[in-house]
Amino acid sequence: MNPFLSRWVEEIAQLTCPEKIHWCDGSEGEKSALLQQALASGGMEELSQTLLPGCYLRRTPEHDTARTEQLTFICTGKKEDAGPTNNWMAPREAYEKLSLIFDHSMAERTLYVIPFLMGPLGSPYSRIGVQLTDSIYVALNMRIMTRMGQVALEALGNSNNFTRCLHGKADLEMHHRFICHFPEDNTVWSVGSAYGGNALLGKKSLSLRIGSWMGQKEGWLAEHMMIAGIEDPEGNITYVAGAFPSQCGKTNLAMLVPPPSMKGWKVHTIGDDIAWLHPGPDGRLWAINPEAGFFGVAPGTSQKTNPNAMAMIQKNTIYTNVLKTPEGTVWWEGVGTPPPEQGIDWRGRHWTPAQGEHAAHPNARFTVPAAQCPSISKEWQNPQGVPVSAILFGGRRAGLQPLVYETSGWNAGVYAGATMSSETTAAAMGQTGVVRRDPMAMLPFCGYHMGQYFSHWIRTGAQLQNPPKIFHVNWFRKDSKGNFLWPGFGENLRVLQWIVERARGEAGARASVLGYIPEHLNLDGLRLSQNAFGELFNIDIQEWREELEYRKRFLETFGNVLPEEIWKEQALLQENISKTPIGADAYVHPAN
Ligand code: OXD
Ligand code: MN
Repeated sequence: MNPFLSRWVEEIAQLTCPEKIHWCDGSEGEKSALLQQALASGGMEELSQTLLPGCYLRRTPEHDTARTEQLTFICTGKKEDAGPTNNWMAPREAYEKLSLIFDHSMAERTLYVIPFLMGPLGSPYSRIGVQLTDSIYVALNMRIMTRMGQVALEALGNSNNFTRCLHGKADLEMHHRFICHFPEDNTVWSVGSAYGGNALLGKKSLSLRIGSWMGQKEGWLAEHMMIAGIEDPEGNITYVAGAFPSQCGKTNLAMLVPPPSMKGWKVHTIGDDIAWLHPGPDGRLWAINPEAGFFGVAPGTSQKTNPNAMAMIQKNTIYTNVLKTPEGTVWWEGVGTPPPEQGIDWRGRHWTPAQGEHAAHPNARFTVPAAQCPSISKEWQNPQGVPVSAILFGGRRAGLQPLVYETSGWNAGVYAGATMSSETTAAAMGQTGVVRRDPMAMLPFCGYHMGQYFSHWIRTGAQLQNPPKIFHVNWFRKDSKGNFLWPGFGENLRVLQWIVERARGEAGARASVLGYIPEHLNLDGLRLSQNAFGELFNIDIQEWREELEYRKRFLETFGNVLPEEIWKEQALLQENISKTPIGADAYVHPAN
């Protein structure tokens, strides 16, 4: 028995006073036993085992359906280390405050000890965590999302090098909810929520917040990115990684099915949410997906938007906050089939379409093993990862940003990522549809000062002899009537084709004020009006002048921690924009 681990478990048991302690081994027998208990307690419901074998449903309290960023803290000794974009609490205050909530909170409950591995077994890039939780639902989800149990315990051996992740439901009330990260102690304490992003501590907490801190110290990057291999008809595979805020289509992009006109193209999924990126000895950037499952958004997932996801969630899936039909199957808005005549909605109430209310919560989820994805790559568990040739940054913007542009180099790409913005979605509690700056889609997930994070990006690029090219994409541009201009989903492969060809130095481009725009885009078999195409690539100079002002104010919030290189890129763009008259063709000017 690892003495560091047993001592810590003992310490936490003294605080939380569980009735029992269960050490998870990750076996099939254990899974069945946990499921039986969850069903018996009413915490989970069985779905039709003939139509959806191995699938279960969980309904959560109404106020526990999304991440609560306002209750998420970085607890570093010095406040400056958390930076202006994070909530900060002094470590001592946080431990004291949360100890009061944890105190005796597990009486009459079982404490599950979950050793877990983030990353492929045997990878030098993998990290180990141990989560203590009193939620069976969380334990069952961790079982899908990580490599959990004996395998992780063996990988840990007698080492003290693991992230201590304490999670407790307490009373699941907001006023008892805190998600606190102590990067200096390699520790996370989360209490009062059982929602994935708040409670599956291998995901956002370890893989991103603690991971980004570790990455800065150790020379790698922990990113909110999907990873996929794009295979062309000749069989060449080019790997891309893409950062998009929550609910902006990372899962769909990672599992994309090529449109019929793009015969011979294939997409191989490595990951849909998190990438750990390491400079390799060959001067390239190598990516692993630390997770072992997908925690995807159900609403909007359909045969049209993501057929691979639809195929993978027919078995061994935990559904959260979707509608249950009388047949024991599931339904959600945007699933592409007509609503059932009746069902039990996400709140557990009888539902009919006539009521006009959401059947599923807009942030309803499925948790499913990655291995079940039909497009999963042969390389997804490669301990070395895959070499990344292109990085995509993108947000959900109705205007401003063109469909795609290539930045003029690594630092210009870091600047494009640092100034990213997106309309907010239901993945976090709060108002949706409001534009906010979300650098590299990491605003809620960066575990330290974002100014230093940008410097770390700049430094990482400088050390790569063969860095990925960096692109900005926007699948969400709308016309003046509010209709999407680009069909998105599988058709995004047309843009990816240009991106991978650029990454290989093959496709043509023309310079614009922002960077390089495609000279030619494969639109075969796609009905897109000339007008729509023009609008998709329109760079509105007046809008960009205003945007530059917003960016300036945003970048100023990082004070003198913001690297000079970012200001330099802002100045270059400013110069390009200011010498372009309003209404002029923004393409004629050479990029930086
Ligand atoms: C997620 C998120 O669940 O980003 O991946 O919120
Ligand atoms: Mn995410």
